[in-house]
Amino acid sequence: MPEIYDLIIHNIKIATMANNQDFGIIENAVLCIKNTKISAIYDANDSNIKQLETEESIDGQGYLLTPGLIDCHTHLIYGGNRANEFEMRLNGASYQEIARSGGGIVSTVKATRETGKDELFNLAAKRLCYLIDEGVTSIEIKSGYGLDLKTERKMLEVAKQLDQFSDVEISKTFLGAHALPPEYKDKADDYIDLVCDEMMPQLKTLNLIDCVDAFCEGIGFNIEQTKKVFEKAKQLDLPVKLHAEQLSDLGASKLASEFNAWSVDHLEYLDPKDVNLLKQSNTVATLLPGAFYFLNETKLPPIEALRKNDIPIAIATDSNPGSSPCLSILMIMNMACTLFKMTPLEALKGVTINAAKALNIDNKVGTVEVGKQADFVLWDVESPAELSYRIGGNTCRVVIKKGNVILDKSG
Ligand code: DI6
Ligand code: FE
Repeated sequence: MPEIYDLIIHNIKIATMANNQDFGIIENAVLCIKNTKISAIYDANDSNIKQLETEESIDGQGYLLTPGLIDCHTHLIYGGNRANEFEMRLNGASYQEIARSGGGIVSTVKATRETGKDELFNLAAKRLCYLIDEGVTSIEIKSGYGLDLKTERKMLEVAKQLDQFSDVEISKTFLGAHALPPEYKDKADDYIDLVCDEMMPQLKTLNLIDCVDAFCEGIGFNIEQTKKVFEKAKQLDLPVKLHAEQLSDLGASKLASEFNAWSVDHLEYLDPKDVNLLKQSNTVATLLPGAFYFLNETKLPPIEALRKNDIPIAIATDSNPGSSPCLSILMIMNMACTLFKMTPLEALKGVTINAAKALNIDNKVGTVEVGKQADFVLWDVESPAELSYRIGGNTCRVVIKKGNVILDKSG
């Protein structure tokens, strides 16, 4: 009996992203899917393909097929918006000044505490649709706009619901140490105790945490406080990642690498001399060009040192109401190239295989290879470089998750 596939996609060019040097192009390919996974990849000229049997088949119309895109750093769940602070900044106030005067993250905390769970779910689901519309099939979402147990739990439960009821997979990150809530003013160490002694253990017991994050920064938490959070995570057997070196160099990446962080994120102020530390811990460097752009940052992350040290570079939207109100992963790919001088190959790796590494899901997704999950996007482009080249004009035509078509605009 020949194998009967669930789905065969023919008449496509594949960018497999399966090797380090190039896009891994397979011209004129036939892709066979069985039980949500990639079962075989054939050349269209292979005589064996005449015998292939399948439940369903898709004519790829010559489109480019890539792995499903992965947005590995977002704050997608929040109430309200901060257009007023955008205006304040354009009238001369800085991001840090606004944060220190009670606005910034804390103003979103107030709005998020006041927003009911269903409403938060609806808001985030709507945002998620924009990302899926550009081919995102896996996404990380952080808490961090609750800063009390009740609201952090509410956010992570919404993330869990999105994982259950949306078409994409969601990695849930606990970011209790995002900012100091107003009720803990001048008591940052006490707040960190709350994060470590109550929030983290309870949220872990509820199975709401995949990874633990913190904001190590002048307007966030210092190295000692971040270390406490990481030590607690380690004790609870939870992996960590870190917002590091976004606005200043505190040596946060060094700390993160000592705890084998999955990723360190932002990195504009990372000293090129410290980049090699990430190598030892297999830590991914996640760059967030949306925040760089939106905050008018001028200091570039140490791209050349990251390349020289062979550190995997991921890129992500950092979608959040304060520093990157961005719902376009394609725009982020374009910005990575124009602002950070990354190549289109690096940009596509940044939202596929390297983003998968940043979420520790690279054994399952991030490339088109036999055995991997059948998460793909079909693009109406001639070359993969076009994905980063365009500014607007979404070329995503079909999105497939675990072998099922979840979006079809090919007609
Ligand atoms: N860095 C960021 O870019 C976001 N959080 C963080 O720690 C911004 C959060 C915000 O301004 O609401
Ligand atoms: Fe962030």
